[in-house]
Amino acid sequence: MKLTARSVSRAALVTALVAATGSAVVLTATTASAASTLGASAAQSGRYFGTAVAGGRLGDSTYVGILNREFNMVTAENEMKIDATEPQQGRFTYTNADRIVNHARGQGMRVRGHTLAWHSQQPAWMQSMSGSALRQAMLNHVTQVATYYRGKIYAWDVVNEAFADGSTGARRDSNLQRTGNDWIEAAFRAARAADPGAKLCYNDYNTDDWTHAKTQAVYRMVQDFKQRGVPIDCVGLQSHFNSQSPVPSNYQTTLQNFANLGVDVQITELDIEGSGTAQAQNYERVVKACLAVTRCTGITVWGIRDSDSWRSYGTPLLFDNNGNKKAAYTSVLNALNAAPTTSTTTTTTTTSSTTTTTSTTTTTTSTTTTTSTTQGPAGCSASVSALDQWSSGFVATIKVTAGSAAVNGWSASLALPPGVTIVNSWNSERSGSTGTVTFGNVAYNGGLPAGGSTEFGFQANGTAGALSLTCTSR
Ligand code: 9MR
Repeated sequence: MKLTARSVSRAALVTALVAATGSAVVLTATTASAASTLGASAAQSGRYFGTAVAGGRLGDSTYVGILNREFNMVTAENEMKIDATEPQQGRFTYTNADRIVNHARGQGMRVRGHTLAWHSQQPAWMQSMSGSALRQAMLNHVTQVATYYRGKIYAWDVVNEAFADGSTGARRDSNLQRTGNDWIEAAFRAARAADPGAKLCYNDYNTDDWTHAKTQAVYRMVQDFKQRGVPIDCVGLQSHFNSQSPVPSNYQTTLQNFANLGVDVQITELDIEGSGTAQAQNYERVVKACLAVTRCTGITVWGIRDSDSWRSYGTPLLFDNNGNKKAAYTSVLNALNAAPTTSTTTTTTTTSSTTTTTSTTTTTTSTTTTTSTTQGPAGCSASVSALDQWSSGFVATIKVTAGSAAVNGWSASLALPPGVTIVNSWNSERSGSTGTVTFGNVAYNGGLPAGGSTEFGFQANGTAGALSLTCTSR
């Protein structure tokens, strides 16, 4: 069994937390046994492998056979775009999108939503709008669609392709951009309010080369959003490659630098024109780059067979026109199977004591997490389940777990170290931003069955240091 140093230290840390709190997520590394499909092999390292799906092809048995066998994430290729979901202002149609979402979920696949706000594929009514009327219409669209799909979407491409190509690093001129530079953050805020459980992504192409002005501009926007508390959880790199736009040598650097801002990175529309060994090697490089970045959480290819592709002439996908696996498929599967495996186990124990306080310090992390658990009559515990620290701030996810009885509501009290200020939080009602801060449940996550759990999160400036939590329940 091969254990990486990082994995060992993480496992040791979390094991110590289990002892302290009775409730923790345990991450362990084990040997990868070769899986035989893309989704299963990606899942071994906690990632997903997805594809774009065209609703019109769901009657094609070869297509559906490959879809159901190989993939565990789906993006609607066109059916969730603005022209498809709101063809006339205020009249929303979800029939075609639902067909894809229902198929995916029925097969146990998750769904990436694509896309809520975009300069392209706008319905005619929107194309002719401007100013505050357009801003309002855009926000209404984001709110309506994200609300309709609330709870069904793993991640939304909230805003798509908002930056210009070339060397300027400027925003793309569009009717949406002309409503004011803050249109992107307004869209993200509306999406968070509508579906607090979905990850919110900014998605773009030609953002793969770290040195490109467009990449730098998107990076600065995400950095600014994180600093100001604009809700953003992920960056999507479309990653459409061909000879004019090859896989850059610094691709992994780009993924890592975005991840270092405290967001997930997702490869959202991967296709690589070519054939044979050269194409297979390029796919392998992309997959290995993602696997090398902890927060690169998954890869989606933009179609199944070459003949399904928006640029089929370039044979850019993993299956040929007949649905046979190409060399590129094999190289992707082998790369995924070579990744260290991460398994996630949730361990919950219940104590009858009223208060348990334990402090854990490790030499392998700069963060010391102190967790205290109060078991009230029904009982709950709270623990930090994820923490991403960057130079000037961090994002923490807190898991609240009910004890041996169901709870009807909870509140988690968190003592922040000096100098830490919360700038944004989600999935809870918060009072305070420094010192001792209280997070109460919101309407949709207060009720937990015995042993059940929910998560909320916040973003703060400063260094997490010791985070001390107390949970009370009703
Ligand atoms: O693959 C999509 C194609 O069927 C549509 O005609 C096209 C219209 O804009 O959009 C394609 O998907 C695009 C995606 O939505 C955004 N990134 C670029 C993709 C390829 O053009």
